[in-house]
Amino acid sequence: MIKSVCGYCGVGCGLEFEEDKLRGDVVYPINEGKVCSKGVSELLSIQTPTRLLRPHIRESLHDELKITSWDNAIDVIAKKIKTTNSDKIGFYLSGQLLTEDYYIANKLVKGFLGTNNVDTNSRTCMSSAVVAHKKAFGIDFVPVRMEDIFKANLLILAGANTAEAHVVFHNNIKKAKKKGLKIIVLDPRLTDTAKIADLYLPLKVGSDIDFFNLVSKRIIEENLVDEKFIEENVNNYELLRNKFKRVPATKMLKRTGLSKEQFEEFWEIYKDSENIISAWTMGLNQSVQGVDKNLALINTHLLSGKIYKEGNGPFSLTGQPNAMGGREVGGLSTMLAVHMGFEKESIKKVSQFWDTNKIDNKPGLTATQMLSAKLDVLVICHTDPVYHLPNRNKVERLIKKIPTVIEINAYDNSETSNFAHIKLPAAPWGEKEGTQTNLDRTITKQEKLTRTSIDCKPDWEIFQLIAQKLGFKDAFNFESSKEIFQEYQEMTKLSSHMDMHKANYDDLSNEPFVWGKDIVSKKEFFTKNKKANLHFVQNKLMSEKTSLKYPLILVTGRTRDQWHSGTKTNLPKTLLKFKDLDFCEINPTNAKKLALENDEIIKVISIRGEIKSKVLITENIREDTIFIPVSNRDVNYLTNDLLDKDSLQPDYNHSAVRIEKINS
Ligand SMILES: Nc1nc2c(c(=O)[nH]1)N[C@H]1C(S)=C(S)[C@@H](COP(=O)(O)OP(=O)(O)OC[C@H]3O[C@@H](n4cnc5c(=O)[nH]c(N)nc54)[C@H](O)[C@@H]3O)O[C@H]1N2
Ligand SMILES: Nc1nc2c(c(=O)[nH]1)N[C@H]1C(S)=C(S)[C@@H](COP(=O)(O)OP(=O)(O)OC[C@H]3O[C@@H](n4cnc5c(=O)[nH]c(N)nc54)[C@H](O)[C@@H]3O)O[C@H]1N2
Ligand code: SF4
Ligand SMILES: [Mo]
Repeated sequence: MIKSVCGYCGVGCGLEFEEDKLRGDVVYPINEGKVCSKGVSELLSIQTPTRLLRPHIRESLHDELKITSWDNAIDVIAKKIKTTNSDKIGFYLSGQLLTEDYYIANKLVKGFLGTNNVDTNSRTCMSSAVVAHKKAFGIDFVPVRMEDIFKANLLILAGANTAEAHVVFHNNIKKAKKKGLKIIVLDPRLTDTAKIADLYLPLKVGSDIDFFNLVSKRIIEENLVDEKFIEENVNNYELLRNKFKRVPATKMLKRTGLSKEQFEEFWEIYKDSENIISAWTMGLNQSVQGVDKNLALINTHLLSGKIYKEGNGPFSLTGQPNAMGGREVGGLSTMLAVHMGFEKESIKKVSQFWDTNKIDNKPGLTATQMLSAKLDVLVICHTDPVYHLPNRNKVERLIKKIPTVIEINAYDNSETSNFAHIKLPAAPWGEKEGTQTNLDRTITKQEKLTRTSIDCKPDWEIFQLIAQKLGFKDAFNFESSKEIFQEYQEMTKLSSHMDMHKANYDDLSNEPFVWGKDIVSKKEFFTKNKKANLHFVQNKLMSEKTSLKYPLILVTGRTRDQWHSGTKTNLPKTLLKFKDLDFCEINPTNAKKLALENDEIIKVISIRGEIKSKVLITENIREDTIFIPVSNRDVNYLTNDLLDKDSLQPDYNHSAVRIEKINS
């Protein structure tokens, strides 16, 4: 029997593999034998006919892609990189890569190519949380563990649909509810998560700052402030208190769209709850004020001292299986490596560690900037930016202009592949091994369960081949992912708060390692004066405005059995899908106005583009809002490309649209 871990979502469920069968790991701390439909079907996704199995190449996008050898493909790539100014090279990676993959890519690009143009799709996902954590705590750190919900009295889920996006964690929430946990859900849609809540608050899209500011104001007014904790551990309290005196509660409440009664009902539960966890995901992060939304929520915990105590804390739920690992390695262009930035001292340390003098001292391009920066070479690995970046018509226009687009993918049906000049076949989950960090700092190991398909290679090996061809043979002579992990572990010693170096690679599949436990027990913050920062933030209403022509707000998100673009999950016959993959949730009032019927195909139109979708009339959505899942691959033709100014995360959940009948 081989123990491994699911490669889909941030929960990171343990799996057992025996005689070709996959099941949940019963002794695993997180899932205790339970898995969702995605986890259990991991093996099926390896066997699909849509795998990419050979390297492909073409001169121009007008030509057909032709099979080529690895030698030739790597040769062409190395030549392109060698002859291109490093500022004109970009690497766009993914929160689904293994830690070893990130490590090699980051070392190659930041350490040896001399550009910090390495970013990951976490930019579109967790970057608002990363920035907010740093602003509030001094480092990007998640202070809560999943098991904490069993010690909490109240769990607030803000813009998080755990029933579909973190399924096994959701099962734990239901278990905790049976033991007395109260649940409050803030979401413009009555999701399956909201259906198990003790209180559901259908707030207006984009109004979470107002909501959490109301909570902070009340905490201060009703003396629920933990003064001792603040005195010892928190900056800016007086400032915040004075600011809140001046902002009128009525205005904030109005903007949330909630009634006074609804808020008071919330407050009754809140004020009497000793232990509170507030968890959030894309409903807060994916916003033009994503960082501020995070900070507004974090403020409530700092004020009441409900952090670094069992069953308490602000809990950012990471989406992808190893987005955390990427953040730890330094996969974002706005950080260097192992939580270090671009100050002189950090660059010196990292340069010494990698034995290089090439590190650039300015942050690199982020996801969307890579497209507008007129790059000459763009390497895209384990992600599908043409599918997932906002304002797709613009994305397509920009990517077409990049002379060399290299796609490393395990499947051949991504949207990006239509724009690739070179495609390299990666070995997917099950055909390779390596480590990942889940949403609560647990480091686990994926195991190789079947042989690697003949011409496919683990992602780290592909980056290493490129590095070696470029002449960096000494720095890139790893024989295994274990060797890479060990070098990474050594590197984490450069950041004193990182203790991954205590983990043992060979033990990880049996015994996952949780990093950062000391930070929690010592209640440490990492700002200059070692205290956490409160931040006064306000809803500036910066998202796209609706109008007579585009009167509805489009929200996008997950469905339980589909993984994003569906290259792995959209398999005929294999998954029992509980929901159609294409639907547009519309409130009955809007449906009536337009005389729409269920299952009717409609056009959804924004100022940027239009797509088709299928009507699903439901009371479960606010009248001013519609919802289309990201399993509709075209959804980003509609979305606006406004970005949060600090995190540069897109505002996916707030695009102005209208609906038209096809025959009108
Ligand atoms: N089945 C499945 N699971 C997944 C994934 C997948 O593709 N499929 N992807 C993974 C990834 S990468 C991620 S990032 C996570 C995402 O996990 P979640 O963020 O939990 O999932 P979403 O459906 O994107 O969005 C969550 C909710 O935010 C609500 N929302 C939108 N706007 C607002 C707002 O302004 N305020 C509030 N309070 N709520 C709002 C939406 O209605 C939606 O119900 O899921 C992970 N898990
Ligand atoms: N409108 C809208 N847009 C969104 C979001 C939203 O909520 N709304 N969410 C955003 C978020 S949070 C995220 S995380 C992104 C997700 O967006 P993407 O990352 O583009 O989504 P995936 O479909 O998961 O893409 C993963 C790719 O990796 C490939 N792959 C699978 N296994 C391997 C492997 O082992 N190696 C390699 N090299 N490739 C492999 C898959 O075939 C697939 O093409 O979308 C973002 N875009
Ligand atoms: S909950 Fe997440 S980690 Fe667990 S089996 Fe489902 S997709 Fe995999
Ligand atoms: Mo994500």
